[in-house]
Amino acid sequence: MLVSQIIHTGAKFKFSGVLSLAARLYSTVVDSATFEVQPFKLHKLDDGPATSVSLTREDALLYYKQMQTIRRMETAAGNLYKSKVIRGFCHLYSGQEACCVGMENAIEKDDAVITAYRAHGWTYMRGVPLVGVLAELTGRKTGCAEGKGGSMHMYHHNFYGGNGIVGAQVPLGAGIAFAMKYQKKPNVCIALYGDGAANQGQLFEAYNISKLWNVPAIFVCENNGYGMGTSVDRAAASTDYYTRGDYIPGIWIDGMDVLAVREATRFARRYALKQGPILLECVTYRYSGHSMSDPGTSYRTREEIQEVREKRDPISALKERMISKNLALPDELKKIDLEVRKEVDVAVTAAKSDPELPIEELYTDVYKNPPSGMKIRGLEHCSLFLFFFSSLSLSLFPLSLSLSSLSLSFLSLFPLSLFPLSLSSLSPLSLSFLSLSFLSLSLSSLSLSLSSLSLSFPLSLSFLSLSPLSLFPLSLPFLSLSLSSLFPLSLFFFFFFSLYLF
Ligand SMILES: Cc1ncc(C[n+]2csc(CCOP(=O)(O)OP(=O)(O)O)c2C)c(N)n1
Ligand SMILES: [Mg+2]
Repeated sequence: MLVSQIIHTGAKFKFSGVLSLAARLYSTVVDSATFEVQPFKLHKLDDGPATSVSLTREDALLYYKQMQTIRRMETAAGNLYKSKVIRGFCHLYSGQEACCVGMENAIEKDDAVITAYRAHGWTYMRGVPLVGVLAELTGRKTGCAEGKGGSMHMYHHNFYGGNGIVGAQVPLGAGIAFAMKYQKKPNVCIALYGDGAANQGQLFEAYNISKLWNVPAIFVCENNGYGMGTSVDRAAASTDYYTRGDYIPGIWIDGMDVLAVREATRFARRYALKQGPILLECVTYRYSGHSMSDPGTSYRTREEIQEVREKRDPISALKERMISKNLALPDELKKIDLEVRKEVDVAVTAAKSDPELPIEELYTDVYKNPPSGMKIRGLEHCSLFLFFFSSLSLSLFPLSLSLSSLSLSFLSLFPLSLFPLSLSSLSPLSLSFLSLSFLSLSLSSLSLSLSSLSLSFPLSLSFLSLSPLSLFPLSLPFLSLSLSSLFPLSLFFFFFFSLYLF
């Protein structure tokens, strides 16, 4: 009876639907459950979000998958960085997943989000597919900014990045919120910043104008406990970030709890649309160092990180809740883990094999609507060619010097009537020294020529590719250049010695 019911249903729905139905029939999986979240702390608010939160099975599975996808994507990004497929900056979001997943699931797609450089998770949540994030990191065409932005500068519809200057996104966020109000849109802008950025002066200017004009801005401090190598206690006179908007109401949230974040964001959205700006502090944690160049263990202990992983991890916490209230079966969650693993693997392969943009793309996307014939100083083809040819001519000068002195050295080996000077009267020893001196001159200028030649190519190429790492080979020619300066010394030595003998 049970089997026939499953088969019958399977004819109507997809296989996954049959599986979940079977799971429900065999167990006591429920459609929704209620959970208590940590009490919110309130600043200048009489009422806050409810602490009793209801969660449907469908939403629970969705949040679990979204958080696992971000975690797995960040692990993949870290590995790609270590294998040098990703270059430049790379700030991972692992540990903070509940923030972006909770918030995105409480807002509308027409609402706007702007954040700092720890942007991968947010980019994914705003709608960029996995490959769009990973290919952006590998600098390839399918990247959401066609590989031109990299880790810190990812964008999407209603997602204003990815910003590298600490705190600078916050006034921009206030501006976006002002635009919402000015254009009479029923939307808000979430402007996120870190605990380190919270000490920036420009944030207070943004708070001021936002409150003065009551724009629908939700300022969110993602307090992960650390700035760049500094703990919050060492950097801030007040670590109650939810109160630091002064006249702007604030809410303290357990940022490791996706339900608390979602609930508080729903509240904040309603508030911002009616009454203007509001500030949320999400207390969270980052597992990785500040960026890939920071091991993240010099200003905190490994034990601390391990303890957070064991006791406060946002994914494990949701998983335990789901299982404890029968919102999902352990096997269902394992199946999601496998799916996520596969999806990320496919995206990694695509991001690695995706093409890079052609060189002409250097000139595009600087302005949205570039004026016709617009030139970018230093990047015009003609200045690049000029640069290349000037470097080339630099190399030609010592080359010609080298050739002429080489020929001189040969001539001095045959000092017959070819020389106007009566060199034939010189002793064989002094002649050989003279010859050696010319030879060393030729060698020195030859090495100078080679080094400047090798200098000209990487310089031109590095300007073309604009990659600071390609400047590295420059150090080698410079080294040979400095070594070559030893040759003229030997030249003087031999020359004067031969004169002495003469
Ligand atoms: C104006 C400015 N000052 C300094 C830096 C260097 N910097 C980059 S990230 C960072 C720390 C920011 O920490 P936080 O705001 O807590 O963000 P988190 O890295 O923890 O996400 C600093 C000082 C910068 N990019 N911009
Ligand atoms: Mg921080």
